[in-house]
Amino acid sequence: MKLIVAIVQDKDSQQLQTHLVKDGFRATKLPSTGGFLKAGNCTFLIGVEEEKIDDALTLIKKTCHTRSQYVTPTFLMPEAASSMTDPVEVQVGGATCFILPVDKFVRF
Ligand code: 2BA
Repeated sequence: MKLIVAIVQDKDSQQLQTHLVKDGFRATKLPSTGGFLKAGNCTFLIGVEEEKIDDALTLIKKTCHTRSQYVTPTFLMPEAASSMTDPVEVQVGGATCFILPVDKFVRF
C-alpha cells in the first residue's frame, strides 16, 4: 500500500472528493494553507493499493485544474507600501502529490 498526499485547490476539492468515493477510493480531506500564498487549500490523504496508484493519479489530474492567480507580494517585502509593489502572476495547482510507502495499515 502507498499513501498519496495530494494538495489541491479548494475549488477542486469537492469534485475530487466526490469522484474518489465514486471510484472506490478511501480518502481523508484536511483543510490546509499554502506556505507561499497563505491561502486555504485542501490536503487529501488517500491510502491506495500499489496497482491502483495510477488510477488515483489519473483521477486527481482530471479533476484538479491549474489556475493563474495574481498576488501583490507585500508579504515578501512587508516594508514596502502596497502601491509600490506590482501584482505578480502565479500558477497554482492542479495538484501537488507526494507518494509515500506505508509500512503497515490496520483498521479497527
Ligand atoms: P502555496 O505555497 O501557497 O503556493 C502557491 C503557488 O505559488 C505554487 O503553486 C507556486 O506556483 C507558487 N510558489 C510557491 N512557492 C513559491 C516560491 N517560493 N517562489 C515563487 N513561487 C512560489 P503550486 O506549486 O501548484 O503549489 C500549490 C500548493 O501546493 C502550495 O501552495 C503548497 O500548499 C503546496 N505545495 C507545493 N509544493 C510543495 C512542497 N514541495 N511541499 C509541500 N507543499 C507544497
